[in-house]
Amino acid sequence: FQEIETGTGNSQYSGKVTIGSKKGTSGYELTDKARGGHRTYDLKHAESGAGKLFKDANDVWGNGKPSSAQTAAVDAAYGAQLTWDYYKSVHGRKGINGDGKGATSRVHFGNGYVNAFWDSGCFCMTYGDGEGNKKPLTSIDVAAHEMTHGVTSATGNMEYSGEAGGLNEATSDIFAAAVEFRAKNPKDVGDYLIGEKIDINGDGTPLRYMDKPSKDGASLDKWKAGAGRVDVHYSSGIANHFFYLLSEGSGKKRINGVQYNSPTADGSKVLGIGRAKAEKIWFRALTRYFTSTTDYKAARKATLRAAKDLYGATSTEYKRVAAAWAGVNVK
Ligand code: ASN
Ligand code: CA
Ligand code: ZN
Ligand code: CA
Repeated sequence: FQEIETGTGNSQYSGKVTIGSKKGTSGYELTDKARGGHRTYDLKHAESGAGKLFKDANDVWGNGKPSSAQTAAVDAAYGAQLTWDYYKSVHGRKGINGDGKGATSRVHFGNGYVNAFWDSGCFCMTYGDGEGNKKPLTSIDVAAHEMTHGVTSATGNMEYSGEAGGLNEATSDIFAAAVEFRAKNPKDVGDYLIGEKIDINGDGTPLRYMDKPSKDGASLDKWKAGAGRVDVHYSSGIANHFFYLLSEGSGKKRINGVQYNSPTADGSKVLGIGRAKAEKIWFRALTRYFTSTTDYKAARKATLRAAKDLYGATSTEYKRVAAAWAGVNVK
């Protein structure tokens, strides 16, 4: 029997949430015992070092605004919690390495830093506070994106350049969307957008769009020769778009109040199999068939193999995987 204290968090992006905390000698600390002891640290605007483990006297954390240093910690801890729970309940994976060991999150990196990143060396996710320290990069989709970089390192380990790099980035976006769709929180309706809450562009637009990646002005909607020379955050568009088409199909669709309109490479219509099955296929491909040098052609083969394992070679699912890849010009 292990006693699990649960703290109350006032997050910036998800309203009031429950977060895992641990009772220490004086008050509580932000250690999630139910999730491998995942810990959340305060970098206090430094750009190096481990930071200081968040502590609190009454187990009520943050005030929903950046004026409390604890607020970003609440969002980061909540995002890590949802991502942990997603991998465990949907894919049976215990933690990033599959060994039940928790990672760490570090918030308040630098000043006005508009990025977040995963570092396998410290087994940690790090978050900046955004422009003017107003919109920390701690939304659920960003947290799930960064934590998934850890899962990718431990599995397919696609190198972070060329087409493999695009597949690495897309894997993070795919599971970011998957985690966000499962957040049972009225403030977190899932979508196929990445970073819609952190306002990185300053005009309210998201960082990336999975239904039509080129809407960001740089991402690829479909494979072309030379895709491997495109920045990995843009060549990821090909797989993000594949995942959208496989889940939802082409054309117009409204989900949770967001309007999508997904084209295909040749204008043909493709049908989806639903997100849950598409996630299963991508996860199986990632963990069993992707390697450091997997390119788009190999990713197609890997997902077809995964679909065959899960649903059979004559299944609708298998055929739709092939059709969705054709929809992004991967044949
Ligand atoms: N947020 C970026 C990412 O996760 C950071 C980076 O480019 N290293 O891809
Ligand atoms: Ca408190
Ligand atoms: Zn990334
Ligand atoms: Ca999102």
